[in-house]
Amino acid sequence: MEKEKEKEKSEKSSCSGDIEDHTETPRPWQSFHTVYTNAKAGMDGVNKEKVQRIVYDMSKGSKYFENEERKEAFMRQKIDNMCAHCAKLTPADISQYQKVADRRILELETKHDMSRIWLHVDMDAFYAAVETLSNPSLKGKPMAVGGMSMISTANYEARRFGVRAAMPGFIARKLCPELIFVPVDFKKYTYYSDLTRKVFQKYDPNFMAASLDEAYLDITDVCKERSMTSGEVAKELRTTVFEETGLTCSAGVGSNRLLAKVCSDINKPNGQFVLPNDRMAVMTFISSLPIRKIGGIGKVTEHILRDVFGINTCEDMLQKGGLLCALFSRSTADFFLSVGLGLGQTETPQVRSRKSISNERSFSSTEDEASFYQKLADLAEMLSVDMRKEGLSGRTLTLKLKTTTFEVRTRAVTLQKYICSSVDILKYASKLLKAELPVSLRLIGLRLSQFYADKAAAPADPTQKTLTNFLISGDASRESMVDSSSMGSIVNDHHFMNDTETGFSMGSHEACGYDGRDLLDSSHFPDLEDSNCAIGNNDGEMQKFHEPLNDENGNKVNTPERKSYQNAVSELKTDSSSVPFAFRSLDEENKRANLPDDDTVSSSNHGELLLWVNDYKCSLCGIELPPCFVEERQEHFDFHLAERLQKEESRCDTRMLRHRIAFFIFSLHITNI
Ligand code: DCP
Ligand code: MG
Repeated sequence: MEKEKEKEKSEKSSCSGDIEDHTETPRPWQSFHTVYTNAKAGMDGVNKEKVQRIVYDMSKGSKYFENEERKEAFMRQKIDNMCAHCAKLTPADISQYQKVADRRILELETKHDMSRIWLHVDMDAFYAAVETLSNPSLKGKPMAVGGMSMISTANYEARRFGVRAAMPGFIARKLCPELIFVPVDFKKYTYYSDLTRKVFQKYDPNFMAASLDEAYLDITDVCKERSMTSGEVAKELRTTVFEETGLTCSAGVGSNRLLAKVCSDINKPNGQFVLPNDRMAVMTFISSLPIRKIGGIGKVTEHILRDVFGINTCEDMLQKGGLLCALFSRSTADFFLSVGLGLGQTETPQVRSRKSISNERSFSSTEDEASFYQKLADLAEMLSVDMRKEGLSGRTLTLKLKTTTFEVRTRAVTLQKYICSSVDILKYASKLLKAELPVSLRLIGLRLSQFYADKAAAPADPTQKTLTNFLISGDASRESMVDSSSMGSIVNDHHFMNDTETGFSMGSHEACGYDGRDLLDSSHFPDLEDSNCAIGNNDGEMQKFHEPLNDENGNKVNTPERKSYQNAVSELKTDSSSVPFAFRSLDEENKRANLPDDDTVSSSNHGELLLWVNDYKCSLCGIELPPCFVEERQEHFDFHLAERLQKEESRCDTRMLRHRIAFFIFSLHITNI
């Protein structure tokens, strides 16, 4: 880990004083970071730069590439803004914020719960291993499960070449010409997954399945009852899994789920790592742990923390606590500080309550207002039916619009009364829409949230072992339907926890920390409302500035988010009235500079005709991508978005195709599956 830390440090400088080396010849691929170039287990010895160069060369000129560059540019802009704000902080400001941070750290420290023992188990190269079981001739050969458009996973032999999950197959073949492709057979994986679950159940009847191949188990009781160490339990569990399935798995043990998950990756494949329930051991472990290892810290957050604050390891979070408190909202700063302290979830959630119900419809771009109202009426009707089916009524109605230029706007109204009738829904939705006209749209969506407390309870049993429930989203009753009419598609999502594809996100990915979502990635800002900080008390951070909430008469109202923001400001003011609340001014400055807002930039995250059938399978190409692979899903979606943009563009000007050969190859591959 030390080595990784040093490498990371030398890769990039931060605003906090490192010196950049400008003498090297330019290597554009070095800054082209995609999920494909992010190392997974078994990829330690891979020549990262070679992989980056190949991915760069093969994507260059495509819409996917342009989209990546656009996101990168926006991230850079964000980093520059934050650096500028850091620079404006006076030593007095910094010392005041340091006091705030010190106090928060002390408060958070009291949450250190060492009483539980958590085990995270993750199957090794799961799909690939299952395929090898049924075809032993694959053993020892580099192979990937998936096709030319996308790979679901690769065995460890293939990983040595840089081949990994979520990578397009044709890039993988370039990296490893000998690569054998095996098509996805989801039934098989479900069968083996069921077998593993039977084993898990013996150790913790309430185990939390995080995806088909991973689960969290509270083994505190089993250790006590059988007088076994956690390491012994882990070993026995892994042996039993092997006996029952013929498959190997890896395990991590820690005092909370966040730590257990990090640990299970350390000795992959077929290994385990135990982090003792001891505060000193946790702090030592955390001191060299690269931040990217933490669920919720993805590419964007990693870059921001590194380039703005010089934060590379989890421990650095504590050292830079003052700056983090100065630049971020309380909930986000708390999350970072709790990561620095190695805090994570220790309780098994008993119920998961539904947060919202929504639906949306995409269609060919149009400015026809009459058709907008017609679609709105249809959506209101469907939403009403869904609400009634669940016996719910809600108080906050959100209208989601996607413009022709892929800008995503959300407008919400919080009502005095709870509603569920289509008449009421349509009435308020129409008011919200009216304020946006004239506009050219390609998608309209509606969401009702803030349910009437008694009825909102309608819990999903987290221990119910249905396939859907097995997936971490906690969405036990999601239904989807596709309207194949010329109008486009209808996605009818019932949100228990979150939905990254639709952009209507309300909830936490409890079991996997942030479960792959990147905390500071604009695409996921809405999720901050209910983050997985060990300390709860989550207030929305940035979305509040972009999503004006209105009362029934169209006046702005104090949302819970806005209130907590105000609380945070006043709390800081209590600490020091002279300290500016840097984040607010940063955001305002962004607006003044007319930067694209978060939603605009994250348009790629919002499903255009794409939905995950059974929350698993891409409706466009059939690739199977579990919900907890959010970053991969994002990449996958970007890929389809790029494809669509390309098609639209080529309709306008077929000559453009000649200049987009690389992307055209992508498209061909997609249509071939
Ligand atoms: N998967 C997928 N698409 C992805 C990532 C994973 O379909 N982008 C599927 C295939 C994997 C399974 O989920 O086999 C489990 O994912 P893991 O991340 O646990 O990866 P593996 O089990 O394949 O490898 P390992 O856990 O050994 O790193
Ligand atoms: Mg696995």
